[in-house]
Amino acid sequence: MTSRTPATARETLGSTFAGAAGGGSGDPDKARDSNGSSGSSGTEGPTGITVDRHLAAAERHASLAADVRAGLTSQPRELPPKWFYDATGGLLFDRITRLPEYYPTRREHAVLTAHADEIAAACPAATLVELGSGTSEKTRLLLDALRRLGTLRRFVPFDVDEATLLQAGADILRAYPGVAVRAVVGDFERHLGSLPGAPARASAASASPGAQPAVGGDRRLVAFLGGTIGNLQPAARAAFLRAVRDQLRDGDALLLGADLVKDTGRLVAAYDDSAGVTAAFNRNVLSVINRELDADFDLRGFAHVAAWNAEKSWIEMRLRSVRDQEVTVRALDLVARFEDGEQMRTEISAKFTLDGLRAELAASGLATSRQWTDPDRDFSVTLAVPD
Ligand code: SAH
Ligand code: AVI
Repeated sequence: MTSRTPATARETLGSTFAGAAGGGSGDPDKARDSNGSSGSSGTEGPTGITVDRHLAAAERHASLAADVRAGLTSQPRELPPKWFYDATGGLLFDRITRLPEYYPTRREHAVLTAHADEIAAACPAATLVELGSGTSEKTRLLLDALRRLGTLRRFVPFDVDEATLLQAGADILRAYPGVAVRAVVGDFERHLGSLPGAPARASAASASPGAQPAVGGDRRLVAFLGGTIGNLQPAARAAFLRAVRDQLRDGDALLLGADLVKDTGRLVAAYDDSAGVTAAFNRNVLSVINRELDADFDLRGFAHVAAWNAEKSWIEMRLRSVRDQEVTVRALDLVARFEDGEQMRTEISAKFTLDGLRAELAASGLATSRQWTDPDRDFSVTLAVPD
């Protein structure tokens, strides 16, 4: 179920929003709403941000409950990484991005700094959509480039973590007067079909992808940065890329940030930092379950593990039970018994090769038009278009 609520100053972020400039004037969906033909618009609040919620509290709860029940009753146990990201998880991830060991953010920043203007020229978009947007910090490099080009009208950050999303949306609105910000609270594995500005064919079963070219004020650049693609299992990755491709019209493009295979020591250190921030981030999923599903995980009872899986080409984060223990999840009426040493996987973070990325994109109907890396070839950014 989708619920849409205005992001009002007091309702969502209190004084943080105060003084934010209104910026909704250029929103293409708004124009369509006024003649009643879109029907997909959210409600505009006094700040100018529009918020589309596909994960209202009840649906978020049901989705978390289903994932935790499945994850705790399977062997080996496993939890999906999207549940790291409540307000605390968002802050912890932000701290991770500044750690000396965690190179991906800095490397991707370097690629975007060097090539944002080329990216904008290759896809002079009116709308920049960002999936898994987080704080949207690096995204400003793309917004700046599109603004320099004079095409930028709207920014659509899309994230499961509402707190970080709305804060980032408000910050962008303030920094880019005249640019409409339309935030989407949703799961990019489930709610891509209702992106603002989605082609009408996206909701029509019979429609064929890529039928209508996106030109001028309609063109969209969909960014998926940070290497978050690597947090999806291969089958989920393929389904996700196919779903993105189905949203793109001729003229639109996907910009994909992906981490590259490298020395194992550096990879493991990036996920097991000396300050223990990644360990706290890993354990945060237990806090989320405690709070939202009335569970009693003892966070001191689980140790952080980061290991390289060479066969799968991914880092695995796990939580290892440090003793025999029993955990009750009251909202699920579930008791999970953990043995001393038992490990529960909480995240994979796949590392790619440039060729492998192009092949995965091609298998999902996306042709690579450009590919960049930082000078050390640590991290990649790929621009792909529907083929
Ligand atoms: N793109 C940012 C943030 C990366 S952290 C960067 O490059 O730094 C991953 C982000 O994806 C988080 O903000 C998290 O809340 C979001 N996320 C993870 N799984 C998601 C899902 N299934 N649907 C929507 N957002 C998701
Ligand atoms: C969001 N994602 C790309 C991060 C990663 O590197 O896989 C999440 C993360 N997990 C531990 N540290 C960072």
